[in-house]
Amino acid sequence: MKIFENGRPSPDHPAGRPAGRPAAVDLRGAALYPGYLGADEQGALVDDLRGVVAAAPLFAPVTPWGRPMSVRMTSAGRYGWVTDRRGYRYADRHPDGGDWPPIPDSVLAIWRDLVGTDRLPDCCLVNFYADGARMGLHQDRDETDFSWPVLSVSLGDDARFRIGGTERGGKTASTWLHSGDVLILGGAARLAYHGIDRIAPGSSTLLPKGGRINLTLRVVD
Ligand code: MD3
Ligand code: FE
Repeated sequence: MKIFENGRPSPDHPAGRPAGRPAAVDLRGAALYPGYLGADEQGALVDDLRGVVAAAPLFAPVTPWGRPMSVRMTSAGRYGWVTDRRGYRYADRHPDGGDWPPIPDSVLAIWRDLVGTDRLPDCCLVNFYADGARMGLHQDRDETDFSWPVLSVSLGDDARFRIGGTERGGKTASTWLHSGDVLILGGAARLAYHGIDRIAPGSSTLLPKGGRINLTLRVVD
């Protein structure tokens, strides 16, 4: 079943009617659920993510062109997304050689609510933004089947998110993502260019040392 019809989540799809949650706002075909997670839910997610990071430490990725990224990352699930001098790819092990930990059920619950239970994500990419970190405009196209959406969860400091169309150099729109917001990138937005221009240091108290965590849930193969 299609999530998006006419740029809006379909009422026939779970994303169109999350129980007891805010309705979606259309952001260039992406569905934004502002304040989807309450404070207690955000805290419980952070606790679970501490376990993920203990098992699979955040690492500093390097682009295939040898440029260090300012975002640190790790993953949970059957695959993790990695980049180094050899290229971008999904890998079945952490760069240190260990297994990726399972995706916490608190994270999977969001996917079940908004995407459904027909298929669960293979990868939960965990991005950590310290003050000054950013992510340049890019497409997410290392997955096999673009008919599955990507689901993103924002935790901690606010981030200026930018989304364009499917061609580089087109018009873009920007919005602030706040802690507890959830975004679903499906339909035409699945291949949209997007990035994070900057974070707003000190705008959230969720993470004791500040910064921002973004989770992206992906079906890989
Ligand atoms: C639009 N992460 O990990 S999440 C990424 O906040 C990534 O860390 C950003 O872009 C972050 O690849 C943005 C929102 C997002 C995620 C996936 C998308 C937007 C997207 C896929 C297609 C289009
Ligand atoms: Fe992305």
